[in-house]
Formats: sequence, C-alpha cells, structure tokens
Amino acid sequence: MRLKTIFVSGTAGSGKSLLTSKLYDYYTKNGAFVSVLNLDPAVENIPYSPDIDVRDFVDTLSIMQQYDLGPNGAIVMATDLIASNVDQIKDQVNNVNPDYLIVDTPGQIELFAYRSSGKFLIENLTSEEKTNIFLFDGALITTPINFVSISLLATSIRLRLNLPTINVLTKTDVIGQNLKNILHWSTSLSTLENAIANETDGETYSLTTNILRGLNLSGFAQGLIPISNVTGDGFVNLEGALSRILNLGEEVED
Ligand SMILES: Nc1nc2c(ncn2[C@@H]2O[C@H](COP(=O)(O)OP(=O)(O)O)[C@@H](O)[C@H]2O)c(=O)[nH]1
Ligand SMILES: [Mg+2]
Repeated sequence: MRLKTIFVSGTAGSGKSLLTSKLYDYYTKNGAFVSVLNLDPAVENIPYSPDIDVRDFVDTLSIMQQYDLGPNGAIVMATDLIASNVDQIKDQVNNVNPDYLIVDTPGQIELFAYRSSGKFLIENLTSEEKTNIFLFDGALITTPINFVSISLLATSIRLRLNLPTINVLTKTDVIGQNLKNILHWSTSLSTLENAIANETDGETYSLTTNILRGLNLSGFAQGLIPISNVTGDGFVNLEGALSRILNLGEEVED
C-alpha cells in the first residue's frame, strides 16, 4: 500500500487536533497502520500521542529566550526552522512506514498556509497521495456573512496549498438550529443570497454576493461534510470522501 497523507487544517480551535485523534482511531480500528505527525511547535496539550513531533526539533520557549522574541515571533521562527528539518521528519516517516500519515497543522492557520515553509513541507514531506481537510468551525458560522467569509478563507487556503481539499463542518453536536441553516446555505445559492439580503444591504451585500457567485462558479459550496468530533456523527461520510480522493491513484493503477 502506498503512503497516503491527510493534512488537517482550519482556523484556531476548529477541531484539527481532535479530528486528528479521531481519524487515527477510525483507521486503526479498520486495520490500517496509521501515524500522526504534529506540526504545531507551540501546542501544549494534544488529545493523541504523536508518532512524529516537531516539538522534538524546535523548542519555542528557548527560541524566545535565545532571540529575545515574543511568543508570536518565536512561533513564526519555529515554523520556518521546522522546514529546515524536513529531511529528518521524512526519515522518521520512512522508518515508521505507515499506510496513512495524518498531519495536524499549527494552531494558527496563517503560519502553515501563508508562509513558504508550509508549502515547502507539503511538497517535500511525502511524495504519494495527499489531501487536505479544511475545517469550518461550526461555532464561528453564526451568520450567512460569516459563512461566506470562512468559505473565502477555505478557498484561499486551497489556492495556497494546491491540494485536493475536503471541506468539513465541525461541532455539529453543539450548534443546534444553526446546523440546518448552514447546510441550507451550503447547498442552495438562492437560500444563501436571501439570508444575506436579510442580514445586510448596500456595499456589504454586493461584496458578499459577488464573492459568493465567484465561489459558487468554481463549484465550491457543494460537499461541505458535517461532522461531530465528539459523537462521531458524519465520520462515515468523511471517510468516504477521503477514500475517494486517496484511493483514486491505486484504482487507476490496478
Ligand atoms: N462539541 C464539540 N467540541 C469540539 C469538536 N471539535 C473540537 N472540539 C473542541 O474544541 C476545542 C478545540 O479543539 P482542537 O482540536 O484543539 O482545535 P485545533 O486548535 O483546531 O486543533 C477543544 O476543546 C475540543 O474538545 C466537536 O466536533 N464538537
Ligand atoms: Mg491543534
């Protein structure tokens, strides 16, 4: 079996680390050999034990002291230093030789997505099938405009990382009625436009609807997969989407 890599991305607190641990459990239960790579240099508690951990290579606290940096500066520097350790990280992955590598990305999405080190890691870490899961934090999407702005972020990340991307909505267990709204918005352009018209007018309305039409034209909105990392709801659909992307190469080969 060829190595398949799943990057888990999304805004801070959207559920990346928890989803990483759940995916680990899911694939392990199904008999696959899974490894987890933690790419977050500054994380303190994670709900799994990473097989490969960038905190073994860079120490944010000592960077702060050594270079007299604040926490943000140190994390930026740490992220760039991780890229310079890519060969060692790769060696560790090769030694473990898993079927699946799940990569939990840094708490701050911009570090991974917008600094060149993130893209460098994606390109150099693994050479086989790769995909990115982008998490829409259900708790952040309280209005149709929030939905459009996070969709725009997801699109920006997709452009930046240039990976096949699965869009996932998290925290469906705690968002109540909003879940229905979000699913309506993500599947019906006219419903979403009406909801935006009810929320705003003028410049914000035309900006939002113009962005939305652009996103919709590129087939963006379809396929937002709702899940709960707590109850496991929706995992079957997510796993289906992952295997459609990741097994494509192997099916073509057969
Ligand atoms: N209720 C609920 N809480 C979640 C879900 N996913 C994550 N959380 C919680 O949200 C917080 C942030 O999750 P975490 O995985 O650390 O987010 P990260 O910053 O993206 O890695 C934690 O307290 C999680 O337990 C979910 O689907 N449902
Ligand atoms: Mg995390």
